[in-house]
Amino acid sequence: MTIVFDPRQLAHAPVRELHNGDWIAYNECPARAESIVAALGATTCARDLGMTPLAAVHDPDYLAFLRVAHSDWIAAGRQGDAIGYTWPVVGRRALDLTRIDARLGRYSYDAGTPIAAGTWEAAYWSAQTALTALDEVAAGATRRAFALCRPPGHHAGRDYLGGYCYLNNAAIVAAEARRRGLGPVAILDVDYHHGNGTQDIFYADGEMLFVSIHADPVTDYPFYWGHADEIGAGAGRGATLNLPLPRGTGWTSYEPALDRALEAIARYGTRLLVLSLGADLYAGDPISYFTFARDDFTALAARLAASGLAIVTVMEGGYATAALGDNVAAFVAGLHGGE
Ligand code: OKP
Ligand code: ZN
Repeated sequence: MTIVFDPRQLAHAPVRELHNGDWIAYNECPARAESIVAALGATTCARDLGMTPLAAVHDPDYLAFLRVAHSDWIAAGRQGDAIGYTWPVVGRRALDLTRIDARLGRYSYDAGTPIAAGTWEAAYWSAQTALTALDEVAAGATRRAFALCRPPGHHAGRDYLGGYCYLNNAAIVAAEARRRGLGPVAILDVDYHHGNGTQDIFYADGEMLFVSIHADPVTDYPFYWGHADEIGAGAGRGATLNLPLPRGTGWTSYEPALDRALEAIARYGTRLLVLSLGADLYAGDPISYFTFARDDFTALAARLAASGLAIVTVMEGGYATAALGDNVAAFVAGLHGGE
């Protein structure tokens, strides 16, 4: 088991977020990564595998925007974190506007994902952390690699940020794994929140299975994606599987959904699994409502390990910072047990 972490990810530190009509301290904070590092111990640093795998998933205009958004914000006379406040709703014509506020709206879908001075650097190294974990598995050094990514990625689409996410680490790894001939590749997303960005990126793609178990979007963010009737489109029809569960779900009622997910993954002929792991399944999570105990993360990982698949795990959410490291360590212990 290889664990990859890069300290350049700590450069991303937005100050606050809009939460239920109020400003609160930013949940997706550097201390999250520090909590996990402290619990896991020694890690491997990321290697720089360059922009090409990022550009295989994200739109070039979006990547260019992300690089300069914060400096454009400062150049416009603003201070602190760049945050959008107006969005081009469906049906508006596509205008190629230059004003930072217009571009923030064009390349995002929520107001909960500020761009700080260190955002590009951290997001870049978060993606490289995920790619390095894949590289270790591809080289045959290990069958199970864990990428301690931050910021997370699964809400980011081809040309949009949102939900604390900027670059879609799981999608970048999955596309790169397929390019290297390691397929069939499947993505399983077990974060509490639906991975709308990952789903969108591969929605019409029949050669990438996307399976997600998450809180029902009728009650939970991101609301507009993750309903059970979303199954893919065109050539991708049938290659998306959504398994929404009610608030209050614990391991006992989660496990049957996981069995369904793993059946679909086996039926697909999957050779490599990319796992989007959210530790926000935890009962103590401040913005989520499942009821996992620490040991349930071990049970979850053991069930995944029993599949026998090569697995690249990419860290997504989890906001109970003090318990986060122990929960992730419990997961890693279960994954290791099956290696
Ligand atoms: C990211 B991940 C505003 C409420 C919306 C967005 C939640 C993003 C979760 N503060 N917050 O999937 O864990
Ligand atoms: Zn989440």
